[in-house]
Amino acid sequence: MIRKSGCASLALLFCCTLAVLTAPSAYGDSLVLIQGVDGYAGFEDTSLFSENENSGGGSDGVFAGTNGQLDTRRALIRADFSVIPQGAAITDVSLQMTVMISGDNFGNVDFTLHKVLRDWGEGDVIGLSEGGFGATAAPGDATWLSNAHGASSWTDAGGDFTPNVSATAAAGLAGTTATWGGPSLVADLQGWIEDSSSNHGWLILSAIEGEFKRVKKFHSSEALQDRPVLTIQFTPDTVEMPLMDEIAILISAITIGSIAIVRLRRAHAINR
Ligand SMILES: [Ca+2]
Repeated sequence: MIRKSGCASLALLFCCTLAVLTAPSAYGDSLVLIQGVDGYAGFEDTSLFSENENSGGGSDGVFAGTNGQLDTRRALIRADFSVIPQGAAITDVSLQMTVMISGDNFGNVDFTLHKVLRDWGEGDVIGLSEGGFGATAAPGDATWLSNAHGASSWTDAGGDFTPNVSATAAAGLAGTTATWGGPSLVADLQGWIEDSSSNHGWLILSAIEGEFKRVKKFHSSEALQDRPVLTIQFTPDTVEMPLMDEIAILISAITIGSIAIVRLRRAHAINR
């Protein structure tokens, strides 16, 4: 009986030791991506102007909504996620954008994010009226009709994007910040880090597109301040613990195992 009990104890000890050595780590990591901070240069953003083939990728802002001329703007934003290790599991993500100008000084408007389905060009055109009307697109720039001006067109004017909403956020007056987040945004990012060729970013769409003077200008990645902020939480696929930690765990496991074996042998000898 004692021998049987001892074998069971040893098996349990082995399992526990193995569990300690192979248990999923609670370690996670986080990234805050801002253009120009810590050398990050992976943001691209621009605006689409419904009334012409202008572009505005170099402007200090991107536009979404409809202006006083009943012309519509949509914004595109994309970030390079190669800084996230391969195999990582995204656990949380948020995109923050700060309002620079609120059309007609109007208050909160919902804006939705949608996955863009085709590649597009940012370019460096700035344009007139604080970028609000863009300027003549250069070859390769995204415009209302083209994902790459002079080379290829969107299937649908105004951009090819999923009808599904990835996230919704309210944007208020100038100086306020809109924050998008949630599980669909996490799923978008997870898909993009697993297949970077599918990363065409998000299109920002006004929930009241078409309404007079409800356009907003958000600070872009070229703005002097309040650039877009992407905050990402993730768990690396393989957690690389410091070597000393691994050695300490191994020594502890061996020590505990040795003590247990000695005690079991003693108990077995006493009960013989
Ligand atoms: Ca830009």
